[in-house]
Amino acid sequence: MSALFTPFTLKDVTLRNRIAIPPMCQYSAIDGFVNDWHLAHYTSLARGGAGLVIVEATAVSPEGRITPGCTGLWDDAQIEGMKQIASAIKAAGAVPGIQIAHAGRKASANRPWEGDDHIKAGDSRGWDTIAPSAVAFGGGLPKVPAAMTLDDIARVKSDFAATARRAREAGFEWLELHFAHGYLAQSFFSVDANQRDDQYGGDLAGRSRFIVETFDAVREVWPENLPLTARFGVIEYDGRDETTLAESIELTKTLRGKGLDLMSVSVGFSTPDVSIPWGPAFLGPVAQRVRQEAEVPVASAWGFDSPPNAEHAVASGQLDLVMIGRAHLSNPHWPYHAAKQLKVEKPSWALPAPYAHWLERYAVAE
Ligand code: FNR
Ligand code: 531
Repeated sequence: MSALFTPFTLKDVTLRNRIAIPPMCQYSAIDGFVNDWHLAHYTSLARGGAGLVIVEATAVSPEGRITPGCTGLWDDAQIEGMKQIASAIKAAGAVPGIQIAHAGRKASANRPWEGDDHIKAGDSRGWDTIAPSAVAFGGGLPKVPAAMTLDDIARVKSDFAATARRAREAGFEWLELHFAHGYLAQSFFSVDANQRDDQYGGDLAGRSRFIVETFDAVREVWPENLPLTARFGVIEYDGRDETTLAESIELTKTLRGKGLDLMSVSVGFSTPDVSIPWGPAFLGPVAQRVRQEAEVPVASAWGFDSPPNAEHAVASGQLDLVMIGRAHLSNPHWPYHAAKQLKVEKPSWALPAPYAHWLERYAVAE
């Protein structure tokens, strides 16, 4: 029996299998509003058979976007478009999830294929950025952000809570807080990015405070019976990994005690000077440590997309959910082909009924 193709229940939500599609920016929104591209993109992914589809990093405010093409839920008017997407994902048999985010000092950038760098000063498409301290990320993102005041911090926390409410109104059943990848929340945790000397900086408790208080604010508005999760960079690959991992596990335990239902384990990407050991499923052992030491369900991503690796990650107890991202961009039916490769007895089960009959009954020899 395949471990990958077993259901997974968290609170009142059951995924049909352990395959999740992680959030992947489409950079195709206008003023934060989704359009036909997003509807077609997410519907095609959901029909592929994954248990969970998480909609891309969706900004809690206009300046919280990474690029002008990023989605937003900072305005009630943006709910309707997202409602159609959540409904289409659900109709295809997957659980509709969404990630909500603030890009911090990585905001006001060009799309990856248009430079992946900060929009130049004077270009009206850009905007001023904010962060824990007036410290730039560096590399292609040289803009020095404004150090957030306590009012800024209070505002952004309440923006996260308001966006969580809108996500629920749009019909999403799984919420992921974007605390990873060098964006605002991760940068508060980073000893490089966060040089504050007030209660939001300094020791572990100080550098965790923005994340913990933002989690608490969202916890108050997100329904108790639906999964409230976070994505967090538990390691930076900057030579300080043991310390970062230990601190990250402490933070995860704190969030777990406050009602975190699952942690999506990722990389910090807090500074450009890192040496990430890219490779198939490289985060598996790191995720397993978080899962065991923080006693929390975990998901993770990065190159798990060969079916045996995905199967092993779940069967060996490294992960509860495997996030398969880019592989779904080239093959929305990744779950079906994985089921066949893993000899799951009824691969057609990972196909929508109208397709399954014809693909299985008159199977074309591969
Ligand atoms: C991403 N990723 C990403 N991660 C995240 O937390 N929020 C996001 O919105 C995005 N956006 C995004 C866009 C695109 C085009 C790519 C390729 C990636 C990271 C993604 O969720 C995933 O972690 C990585 O792609 C690694 O998994 P795979 O692709 O190796 O399965
Ligand atoms: C990080 C990434 C790095 C290298 C390969 C794939 C993905 N992502 C982070 C994304 C934006 C796109 C790049 C977000 O978290 C929003």
